[in-house]
Amino acid sequence: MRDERASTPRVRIAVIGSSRVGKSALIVRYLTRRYIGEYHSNTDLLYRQTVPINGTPVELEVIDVSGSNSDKFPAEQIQWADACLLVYAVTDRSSFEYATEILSALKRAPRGGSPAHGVAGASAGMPLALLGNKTDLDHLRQVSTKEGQAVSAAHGASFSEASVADNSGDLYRCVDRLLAEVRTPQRTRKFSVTKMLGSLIGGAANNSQASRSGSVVACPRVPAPSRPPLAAAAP
Ligand SMILES: Nc1nc2c(ncn2[C@@H]2O[C@H](COP(=O)(O)OP(=O)(O)OP(=O)(O)O)[C@@H](O)[C@H]2O)c(=O)[nH]1
Ligand SMILES: [Mg+2]
Repeated sequence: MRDERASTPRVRIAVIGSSRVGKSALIVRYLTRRYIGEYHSNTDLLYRQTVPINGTPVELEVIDVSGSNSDKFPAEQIQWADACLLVYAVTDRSSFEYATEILSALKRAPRGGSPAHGVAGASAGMPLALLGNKTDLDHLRQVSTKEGQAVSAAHGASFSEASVADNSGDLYRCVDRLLAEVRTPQRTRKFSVTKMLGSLIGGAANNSQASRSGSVVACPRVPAPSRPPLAAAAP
């Protein structure tokens, strides 16, 4: 019998940004179409879900890199990923500066080399997207659209602004475009553990309108010696 799991391509996305910019809200919104207002986690979380990309089912893995550790460069997560989504809040200039800093480090990373912060060249040619969130709070805006456009253009990243709270279509287009840019998806296992997502977000997923199933697991940032980084993502 044909193993469908083995033939499902896989795409891995790292979502990176300062604390409170809306990364978790964005991922949950993208995957479930629901908005989770408060979503506390001090550790990275890994989401898995099968989604259609250009009509083909793809096993999407998204790591939600906890912003509470943003003093540490997320080198392991970037090495793990096929593409990165850098998120900042348009209401928070320091979050824009952090996203810019990450983009600059990625740009410096030579292919196969060992650049600053130890990205180890994994990011060379990697699809990148910069997203300014919280446009619904325009009266509190600290970062202009032009600034976001300029930084993304300078670093070879696509650029979008969106409001996860308002469910703006731009957030879906931003993620869809990034997924489509990933050229070399690999095979992975397929999971269907909707209840794990449901328990994490207070059961909201259980009665959601989302038709797509998925799972979420915590990723310890400091693995035990016998357990490699992001072991939770391994098949
Ligand atoms: N007004 C507004 N608030 C938002 C938006 N997106 C997220 N938030 C709120 O911003 C706060 C932080 O959102 P999170 O998704 O927890 O942010 P995070 O980036 O995951 O934060 P860490 O997990 O600490 O790294 C929450 O109170 C959200 O409800 C948005 O588009 N507009
Ligand atoms: Mg979060």
